[in-house]
Amino acid sequence: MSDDLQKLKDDTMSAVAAAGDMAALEALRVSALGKKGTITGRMKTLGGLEPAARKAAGQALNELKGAVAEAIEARKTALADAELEARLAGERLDVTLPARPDASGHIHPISQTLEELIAIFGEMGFTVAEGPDIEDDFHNFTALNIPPEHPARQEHDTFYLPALAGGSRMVLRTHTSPVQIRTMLETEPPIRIIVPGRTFRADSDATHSPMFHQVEGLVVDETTHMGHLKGTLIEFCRAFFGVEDLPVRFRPSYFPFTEPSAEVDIGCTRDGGQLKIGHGGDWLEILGCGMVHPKVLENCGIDPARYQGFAFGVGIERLAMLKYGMPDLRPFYDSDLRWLRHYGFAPLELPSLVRGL
Ligand code: 2NL
Repeated sequence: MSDDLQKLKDDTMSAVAAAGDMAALEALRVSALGKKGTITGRMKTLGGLEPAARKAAGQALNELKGAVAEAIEARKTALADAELEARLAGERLDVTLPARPDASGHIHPISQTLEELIAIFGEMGFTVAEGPDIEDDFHNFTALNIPPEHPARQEHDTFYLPALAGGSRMVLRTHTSPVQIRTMLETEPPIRIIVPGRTFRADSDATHSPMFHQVEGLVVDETTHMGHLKGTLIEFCRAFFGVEDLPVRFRPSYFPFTEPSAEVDIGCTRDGGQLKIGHGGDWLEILGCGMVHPKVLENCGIDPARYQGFAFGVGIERLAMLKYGMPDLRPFYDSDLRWLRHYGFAPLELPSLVRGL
């Protein structure tokens, strides 16, 4: 290789090694190998040489061109690797660090209460089932022994969607019961589920929101009876409110989908206008329940001569308000940070029965 070719190689190679970023490297590639590049320029002079000299010089130039292209590629890879390393180092997270005490997010009381319910019923062997917010008339009403013209339909203050082509209208579910209907239609007993979710009724004041949350429960088996219903719900009330000897009473009631039906009251005091849960002679209604109506089982393809079930329903907002002393329902959905900071719960501290709720 001639001296000046060797010098061109040395200069180009050290420039490649010194290129600090992709842009510099690309500029260098263009200045050496591009149309008007130094090496390309040399190639163009080959035509003026004697054939023997042209062959030798051509070979040397080709080798140089190959070596420079290779060096540029290698440098490119090295630069990309270094760039990635720097980014990874910059974004490094130590996932073993404890949570920051100043973290500002809070768990919404609805989420917290729901997790508490799932912890309690989960321990008893219930699994969680969910379903759509928009339902048809059959799953929300008819299957539940609420036929058209039944007075309970008016009480539900139902939100109806625009009529479909056939004239039928879908509804925003007025309770989570349609999910239990779907479960019974789809699965063979034994069934043991809780169904949390959003529900909708056209009603709005200090104690009613057009959208609210419910948890319903359903157990169906061959030997299920009212004793199981009572034991389950007494246990639930005591675990949820954290009062071991909390008085619980079952008061006869009526729902179209259960027979017999009952409402559950827990003991409380209202001394000086202040509500306190526990012993005290006064009562507070917290949930509704009953033995699943034989017609409802039948509507879901379950033989009521063989199977019996119990069911219950409870409003999550109401439970949260009672347990955490919230006077008003409306702020639940206001997204007011001051309210959320006051009533919200620490993140990363999920309720468990082992630790206490
Ligand atoms: C209440 C009352 C209740 C049910 C819900 C139910 C569901 C099926 C069959 C039978 Cl699929 N019953 N659910 C039963 C009794 C009461 O809720 O006051 N909820 C807030």
